Amino acid sequence: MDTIINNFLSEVEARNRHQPEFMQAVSEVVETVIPYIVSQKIYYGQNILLRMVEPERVISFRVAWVDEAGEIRVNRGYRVEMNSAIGPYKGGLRFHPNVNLSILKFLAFEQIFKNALTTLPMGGGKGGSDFDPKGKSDIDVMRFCQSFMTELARHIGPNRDIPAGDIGVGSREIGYMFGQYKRLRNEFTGVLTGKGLTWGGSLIRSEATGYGVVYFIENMLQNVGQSIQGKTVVVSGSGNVAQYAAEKAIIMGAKVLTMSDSSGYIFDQDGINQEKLQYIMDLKNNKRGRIKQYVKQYPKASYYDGQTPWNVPCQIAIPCATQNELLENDAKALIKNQCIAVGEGANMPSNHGAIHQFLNSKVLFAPGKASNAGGVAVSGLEMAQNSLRFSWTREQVNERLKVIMNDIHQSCLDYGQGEKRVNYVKGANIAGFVKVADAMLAQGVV
Ligand code: NDP
Ligand code: 2IT
Repeated sequence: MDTIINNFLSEVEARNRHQPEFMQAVSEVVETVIPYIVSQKIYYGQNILLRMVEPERVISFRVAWVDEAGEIRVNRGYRVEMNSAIGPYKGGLRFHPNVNLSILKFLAFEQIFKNALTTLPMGGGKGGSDFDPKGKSDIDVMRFCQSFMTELARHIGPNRDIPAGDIGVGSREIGYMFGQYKRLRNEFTGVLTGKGLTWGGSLIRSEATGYGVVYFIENMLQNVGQSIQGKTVVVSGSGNVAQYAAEKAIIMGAKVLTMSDSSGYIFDQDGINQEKLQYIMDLKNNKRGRIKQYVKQYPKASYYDGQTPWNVPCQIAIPCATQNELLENDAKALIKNQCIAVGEGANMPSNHGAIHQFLNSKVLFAPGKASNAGGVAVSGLEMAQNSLRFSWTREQVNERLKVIMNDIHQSCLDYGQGEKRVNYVKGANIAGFVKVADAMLAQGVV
């Protein structure tokens, strides 16, 4: 089996040299999916995985724009349309200086499986730019977004490819891009998700990823007769996903000890309660400040510059910042400190070594493609509401989100039974694969 896996990875590597994040995401999937394919007559010999790792289309383009000071700026824009077997391409846009093809291909590849798990008809895609919104004025962000959308608009559409937010792309950026798309096309359609509530957005979309992670963690815990209530939680990040993961954990009776940004983390041993979280939300979403300012407001808390929070003893860890933010030694520290569950809010936050530490321990480990699927799931519900020209209530969307996270958990149980216990990595990969592979087989070699 190892030879088949290694041969496959060598072939993919030969075609994707210098794309470490993409290769990391692929190898994580093939480790569990190739043994399954070999055991299943209908999939074996069809080169389905080899087709899945090759994007259907990659678009790369120049984004030239003039900043407020009158200087001409140039960025690079991308859209990776990875797989449309079960629906139009769907996935976020990331604006971050480290964005490159390797990162967007890893994200688009994972999105195929994640979207399949949601039970909704969405294919996989991802895009973005090396533009850094941090520290930019609203005017500069608007000018960049308009230029970016001027090119992207010709490639997307409500039945073709529906982008959304990701790192560096929140409600402000979605608004500017939607406005430009509408102007270019003279059409008001649900071409982006994460829209404002008065112009086609869905209730609960902002909350969905973070809430969904906590629902998923609760599902894993209940499956072994436990609950998140009363547990200590370490969260990384302080953006969209981190904020609402922390909020739901607090609402469900957990004690949230940390949050972070790319500069460092804050530790509050009394717990970040609702009021303190509101302070963080205002600091990050409106004032666009840094997490270290928290300790000025709440002097009993401490700030650790340049560090990640994984050494803080906790029962539950929720990484919600970025890829490869939780390394093998971090996993060892969490295990040593008796952590019982890890739910990935970010995409691929745990590296290969960390995942294997978790899988070889008693920790319940939820990979992002299962546990953070709530965001894109509610994006799917936003698309449905746009098509219906109707909007559902907060309660309706939240209930639907809970059902979807439950179903994803069940799919992981169905496909992830191990010798001793459930392997959620295996479960998520195989369940996602089966749905997409069946559609690909039915549609012929395309
Ligand atoms: P935001 O931009 O709202 O927040 C990102 C957070 O992560 C910030 O606190 C940021 O700190 C931190 N961060 C970003 N890059 C790095 C880095 N290189 N090192 C350390 N910290 C970093 O993004 P989201 O909350 O939307 O996304 C967070 C993660 O969740 C990403 O992996 C994303 O792909 C994933 N995700 C998002 C979904 C969504 O619906 N938004 C859905 C599913 C997954 P700083 O401000 O200092 O950069
Ligand atoms: O990684 C993700 O799932 C997202 N950034 C959300 C994608 C979406 O289309 O809502």
